[in-house]
Amino acid sequence: MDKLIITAAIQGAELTKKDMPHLPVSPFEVAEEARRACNEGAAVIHLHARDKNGNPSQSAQDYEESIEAIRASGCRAIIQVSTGGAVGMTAEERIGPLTLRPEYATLNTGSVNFGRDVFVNSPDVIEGLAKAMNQYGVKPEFEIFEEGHVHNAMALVKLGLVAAPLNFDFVLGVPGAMAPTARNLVHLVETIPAQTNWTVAGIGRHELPLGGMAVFMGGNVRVGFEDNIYFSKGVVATSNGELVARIARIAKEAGRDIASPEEARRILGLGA
Ligand code: KMH
Ligand code: ZN
Repeated sequence: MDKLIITAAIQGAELTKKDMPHLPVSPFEVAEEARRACNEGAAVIHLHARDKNGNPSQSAQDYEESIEAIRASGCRAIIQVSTGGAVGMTAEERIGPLTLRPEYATLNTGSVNFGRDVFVNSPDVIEGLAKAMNQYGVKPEFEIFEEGHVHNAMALVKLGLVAAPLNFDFVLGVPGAMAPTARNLVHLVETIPAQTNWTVAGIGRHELPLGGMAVFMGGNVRVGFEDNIYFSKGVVATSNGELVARIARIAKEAGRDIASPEEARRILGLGA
């Protein structure tokens, strides 16, 4: 098995400080959380940005401020910007952080009910984002909330818009989307081509069991406040680092080494 790549989704776009007092919002807070996650073994930081009022933002400037603060903190992890943004943002808005030419970005390959909202990713939006990633030299990670999203991702490969190595993130347990079951995870893994990198992001209390499964199955794991704020039932995590550290401990018991950012870059095909 390859070394385990841990992604820390430290903030997300939907949560507020009211929901989660430890949520990092300002660039300084984001950098501190990124540093804690890095110190515990995260090789990838999945990043959203906020504006000065703490609202979700896809502006290149807001991303740049957080990225500069993260680098100043000493965290050398791969920074994966979001092109999902927040529900309701336009496709043009969502392209914002790509103009910074980051090495890695999410690419959502289908629409999905998202709680009471609908996260819209029409074929035109998907292809537009894939083309923008080519234009700015950014490697995508496909965000998969439903099985059909895998087929949409493979259509982009067929069109020549995304090249191997392919990287998938299975997000399981969003209310309204694919259920967070072992059977669904195995099914999705069997649906993608062999020798393809995959990560699982389990939502809420499903983060830990699905992450544990991925460790033993040879996949990678995403944890963090964007997906789950609890360390255990009723106990809120005080830092993303706690969630990363637990996965790193499980990996150690499983005899699986943790990938450094440099090793993760090679596995994920970044900077190629
Ligand atoms: N905020 C969600 C609607 C991504 O980062 O690409 C979408 C999301 C996915 O978070
Ligand atoms: Zn996200």
